[in-house]
Amino acid sequence: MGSAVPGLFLLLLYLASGCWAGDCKGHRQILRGPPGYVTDGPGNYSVNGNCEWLITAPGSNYHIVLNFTFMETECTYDYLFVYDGDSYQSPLLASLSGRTLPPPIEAKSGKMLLHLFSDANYNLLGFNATYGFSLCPWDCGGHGRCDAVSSRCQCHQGWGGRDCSLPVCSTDCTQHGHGRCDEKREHCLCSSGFVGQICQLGLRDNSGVGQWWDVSYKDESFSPRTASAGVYLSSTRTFYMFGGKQK
Ligand SMILES: [Ca+2]
Repeated sequence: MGSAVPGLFLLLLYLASGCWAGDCKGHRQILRGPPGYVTDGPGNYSVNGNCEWLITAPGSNYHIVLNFTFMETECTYDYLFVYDGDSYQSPLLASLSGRTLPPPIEAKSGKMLLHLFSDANYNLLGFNATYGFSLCPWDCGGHGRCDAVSSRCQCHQGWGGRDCSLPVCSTDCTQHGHGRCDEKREHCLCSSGFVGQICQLGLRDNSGVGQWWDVSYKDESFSPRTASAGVYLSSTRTFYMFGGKQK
């Protein structure tokens, strides 16, 4: 009797969300509003899997933001690909693998396609994520109000950027003591030996291992498959990166 109560609770939770994706069975599942929950299902995903979930917002002018609560795939063998659109020809937003919890991911087309690929052996628990719709980028990052008429964010004091995700430059760049603010260009100028959006990454230590970091919000030379893991070789002055996502 005791074990039946949690099971009932989970069932009710899934039904209440209205958008639980259910088991991964090798075909596309379409998730429409209201905002909800997407997962490959309880237990391990299957081997040789090709499972798809298409999240569809009320219109093409909506942004979809995906927030992960769990991630576990066989690193470098099993992947969750995320596209901004409804096909593999749509822009690739992220190629995710391993156990590191991904940062939020946004699609701007009103549709977001998730594709879970697994190879012939060794399967793990998969992924859980929530999603939401907004007329503004990143739903204004929790630091602003979305003006539905203009689809623009009105940021709270101390926050900037089109999605209100950037702390005011003057305080942000200096918080680690490794940079200063270029107020005219609104970005950080890092001291020697440090990189990153807010100069938080040291080139001579290992402090950032196992976490996601923003290398740059504005540099479009970084492709969607970069930045999930990287190493800097001072001997060749080269930064190698594997996997990753697009801002
Ligand atoms: Ca595998």
